[in-house]
Amino acid sequence: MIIRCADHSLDLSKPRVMGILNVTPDSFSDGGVFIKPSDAVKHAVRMVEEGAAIIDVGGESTRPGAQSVSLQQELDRVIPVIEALSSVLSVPISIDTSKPEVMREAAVAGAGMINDVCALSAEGAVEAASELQLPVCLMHMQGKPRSMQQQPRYDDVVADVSCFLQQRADVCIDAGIPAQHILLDPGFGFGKTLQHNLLLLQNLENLVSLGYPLLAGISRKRMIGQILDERETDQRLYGSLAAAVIAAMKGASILRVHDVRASVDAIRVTTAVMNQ
Ligand code: 8Y4
Repeated sequence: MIIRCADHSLDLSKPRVMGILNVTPDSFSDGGVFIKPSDAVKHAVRMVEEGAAIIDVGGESTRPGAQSVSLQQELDRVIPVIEALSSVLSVPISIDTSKPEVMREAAVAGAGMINDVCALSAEGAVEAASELQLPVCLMHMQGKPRSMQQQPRYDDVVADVSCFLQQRADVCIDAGIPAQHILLDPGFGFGKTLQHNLLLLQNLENLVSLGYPLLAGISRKRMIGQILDERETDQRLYGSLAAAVIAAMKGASILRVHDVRASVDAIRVTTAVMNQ
């Protein structure tokens, strides 16, 4: 119920909010390609003040169609930010990466959790997570970010995702990662049509029943835009809140969001009702 994240702990006895900190050139740069760590730190501190229980730092855009970044580029973006954050934040830092080298350097810099949209499928990633002794979030994705939204296809999306996540958890356990360090995530929007995403949210209990804490990332995603007649990303807050509340009611432990204050309020109300 409480997971140890390096120097911090994360109490999952009720649903928590993870604040998203993107350190890509479209955020926290001076208009050029360099990230300003001080701006990133300000945003992270504000998210913690607003109630975030963990901050997810990512330097590689995993949006559909996005191009991948080199190892050095990703390190240059995230490591200075994690170093700056780890001395000021009172909550754990999660590193959003699929590269074992980034996992290792991020851990040295102070990261307390690994968030991998590739579920540790890169060569050496399972070993890195095992050696670092950090909790790891294993996410489901069909295909690769560049092409995953072209023809998503499943026989039974809930069963397929459940089976995949169970298999990845087993691989982790066989590599010596303790079960208490494993979190699972259906990967909303990662190689899924709107109908697939809706079925996964409707049947989230099914994934929670695998016995690991579940993380759900729905905030501002295309599925919200699609439900709301192609609403733009900056107009998806209320839809995102509805989805976060549904996920929490179905047993999700962590909601990965952009809008921390609003999400924390919505989740607190949800929790108050659930605990009655
Ligand atoms: C607007 C803003 C539209 C953001 C789309 C997006 C997840 C994740 C991402 C997730 C976990 C994203 C790194 C995609 N999504 N990690 N990462 N779960 N564990 N798109 O669902 O936020 S990035």
